[in-house]
Amino acid sequence: MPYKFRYTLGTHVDMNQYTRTGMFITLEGIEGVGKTTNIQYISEWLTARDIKHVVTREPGGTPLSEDIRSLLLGSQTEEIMPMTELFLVFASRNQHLEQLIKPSLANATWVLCDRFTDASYAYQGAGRGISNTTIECLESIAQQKMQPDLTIIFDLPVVDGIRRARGRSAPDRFEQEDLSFFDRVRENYLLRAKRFSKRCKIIDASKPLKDVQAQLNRILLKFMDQE
Ligand code: Z5A
Repeated sequence: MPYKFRYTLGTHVDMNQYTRTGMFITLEGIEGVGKTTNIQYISEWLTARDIKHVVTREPGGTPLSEDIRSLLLGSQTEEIMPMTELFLVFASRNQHLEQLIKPSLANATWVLCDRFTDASYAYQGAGRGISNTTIECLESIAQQKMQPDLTIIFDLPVVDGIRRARGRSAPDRFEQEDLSFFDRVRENYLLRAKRFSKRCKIIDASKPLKDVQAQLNRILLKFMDQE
C-alpha cells in the first residue's frame, strides 16, 4: 500500500519539551483483521471533519524505517534472532518517532498509525517469548512516557485472519508462523486491551465491513467527545 511521507526531515522534538497538539491513534490486531482497510475509513472520517492528519505504519513510515521493514518482512539467508528482531523494530520506531510522529503531533497534525508498540509486546513478547521487562526498557528509551491517545484493536479468530490475509497476498516472514504463534499474539492483544482499557478499544472484526465501520464510528465519536 502506498504511504505518503509528509514530514519535516531532521526536526528533533524533545519529548519532554514539546506541546502535543495532534492526537495519536494506532490500529492493532493479528494479520488480516482489516487494519489497512479501516485506516482509510478513519482517514476519510477525519478529512470530513477538516482534521489534518498523516497516515503511516510500523514497521516503516520514513524511508529508513521502510528499509528496516523490508529486512524484517523479507526472507533472509540467516535466521533473525528474536532480540535482533526487537532491536530492528525499535530502531525503525525511533526513526519514525523522531522524523514523522513527534513533529506531526507538535504541529497540530493527527497521526494514524497501522501498528505501534503494542505489536512489539504481542509479536516479540508473546509470540517470540521476550520478556515484558526487556520490551519496557526499549519502550522507555524510545518513547519515554509517550503513548497513543487511542488504540483500536481489531479482534478476529486467527484462522479467519489468516484466510483473509492469504486471499490477498503471499505470506511474508511473520505470516509463515504457525497458528499457535498467532493465538499467543491475539491473546496478548486482548490482555493489553484489559490492562490499558482507557486507551485500548476492541472492535469485533468478524462482522461485515459496514458493521465494523459502525463500531469505529462510535469509538471515534466518543473519543472526540472526550477531547
Ligand atoms: N510487527 C512486529 O512483529 N512488531 C512490531 O512492533 C510491529 C510489527 C510494529 C507487518 O505488519 C508485520 O510486522 C506484522 C507484525 C510485525 N506481521 N504480521 N503478521 P502489517 O500490519 O504490515 O501486516 P499484517 O498484519 O500482516 O497486515 P495485513 O495482512 O495487511 O492485514 P490488515 O491490514 O489487518 O487487513 P486488510 O489488508 O485491511 O484486510 C485483509 C483482507 O480482508 C482484505 O482483502 C480486505 O478486503 C478483507 N477484509 C477487511 N475487513 C473485512 C471484513 N470486515 N469482512 C470481510 N473481509 C474483510
